[in-house]
Amino acid sequence: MRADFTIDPVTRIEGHLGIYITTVNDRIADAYCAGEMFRGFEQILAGRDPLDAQQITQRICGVCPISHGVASCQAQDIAYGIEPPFNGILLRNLILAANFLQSHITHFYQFSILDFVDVLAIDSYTGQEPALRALKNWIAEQRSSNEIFPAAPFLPGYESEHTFSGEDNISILHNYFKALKARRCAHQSAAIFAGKLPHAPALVPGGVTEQVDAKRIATFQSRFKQIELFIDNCYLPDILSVAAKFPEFFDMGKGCGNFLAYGVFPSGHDRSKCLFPQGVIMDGGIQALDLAKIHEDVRYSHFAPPSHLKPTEGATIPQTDKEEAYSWLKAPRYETSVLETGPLARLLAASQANSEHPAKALMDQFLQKLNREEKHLPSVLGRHLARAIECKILVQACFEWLSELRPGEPTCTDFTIPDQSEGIGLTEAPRGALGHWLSIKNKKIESYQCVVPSTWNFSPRDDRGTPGAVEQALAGTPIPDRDNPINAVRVVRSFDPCLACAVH
Ligand code: NFE
Ligand code: MG
Repeated sequence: MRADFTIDPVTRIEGHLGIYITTVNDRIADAYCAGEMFRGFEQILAGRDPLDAQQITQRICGVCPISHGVASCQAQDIAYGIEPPFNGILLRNLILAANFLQSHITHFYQFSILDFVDVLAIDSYTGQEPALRALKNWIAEQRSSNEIFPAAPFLPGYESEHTFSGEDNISILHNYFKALKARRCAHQSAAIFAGKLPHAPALVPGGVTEQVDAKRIATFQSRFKQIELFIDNCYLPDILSVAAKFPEFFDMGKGCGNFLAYGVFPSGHDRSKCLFPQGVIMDGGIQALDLAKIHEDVRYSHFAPPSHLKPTEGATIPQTDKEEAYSWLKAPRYETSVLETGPLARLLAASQANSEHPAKALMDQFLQKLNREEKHLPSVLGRHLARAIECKILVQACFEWLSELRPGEPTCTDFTIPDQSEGIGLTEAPRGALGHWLSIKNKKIESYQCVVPSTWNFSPRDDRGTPGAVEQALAGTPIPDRDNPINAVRVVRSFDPCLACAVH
């Protein structure tokens, strides 16, 4: 793997990612994404009681644990031949939605916003708020470490645009701290029905063990009112400010242009209908998902061959001394296609599947405000915008699900574990399409394979040498100053990496 320079570790993300970059004429010619640790959850699960799976897989991540819990429960639902009752479906939706909100808010404010604001300008802030000063001091310390921060001017020709003025800057930094409260509120909401977060004990095959009553509904609702205020008054306006100040990031980080969504948040009335529907977008058009087309290549991964296996036949055998290998991620592919997954994929699939979907109206509304078109959405700013719009849609949906809950009625269904069975749990995590493939033999887990959103996005090259989604998105990114490759990490962060999940 040739590289002119590396960014390793990439900071302000989940997990351990290295980026290896070559440039030509101050633009990225080639990029490699390396996931840099092995975790072994798929091995840990083999041979265990299947009922351990929704607990153990939640430990894959502290940010999107609920998605893993839900995927695992759904795989077991199918394997046991059961379905959660009406309340069980809605409770899973509410807990998962709260986890999405926590994750998206954290990603924008704690991980990404520092790519765009000028924290050192806090000096000119006369309020001298202790928390803001603490943040500034922390950032001053990070400057001598691996952290990469904006150094204006970011790009030639944009000098005058590129600093938030004192008041705007401080206002966004204030929201950095409000975001911490909002994300706590999201965790508290989820805990009402899920038990202690982040790893929720109440998620089980057949539904959720917590009960529904008026007090729990009201408490969830009141917390969500606070989150709604944060999204309306901080998150969406801040996205607009960043987009107005840094418009060129609608033209950066385009990526492969094909998208994957498994579908998530089923209706309690008709489980085949999801708030965000399933679909694959290829060459601009939506098509039905064909699961048989999903494979994982390992030519460039630290795993033993054979390569190009389906998750039902998948193996995860580490091989540290493998020539060509540069990542601990496998390379998932849809036949031979590279797919991007995440909030943007969900919104695009939703608006293509149904022109009346709120995703369509909201995307149109924001694009119009910013003088942009749908073709600009696959970009750094498009992905940040999609995440914020998704929050808006989810809060509304949660209010509806809360109003539909049936106090006193069952929340889960009984089951027995069969001697032998199989199940596939397909859902969405904050970062995109998540699948768990389970097979059971002699009442124990025979095989457990996870194909995870960040594995799709941050995959290394596949068997044919085709770069992964983020590797493609990085190509062409301007790097005017190699000592400060801020644009590269802006592209990377727009995908909201979780390498902890990706390597699982
Ligand atoms: Ni660790 Fe996760 C999400 C999953 S990562 S955060 O969202 O699954 O791709
Ligand atoms: Mg896997």
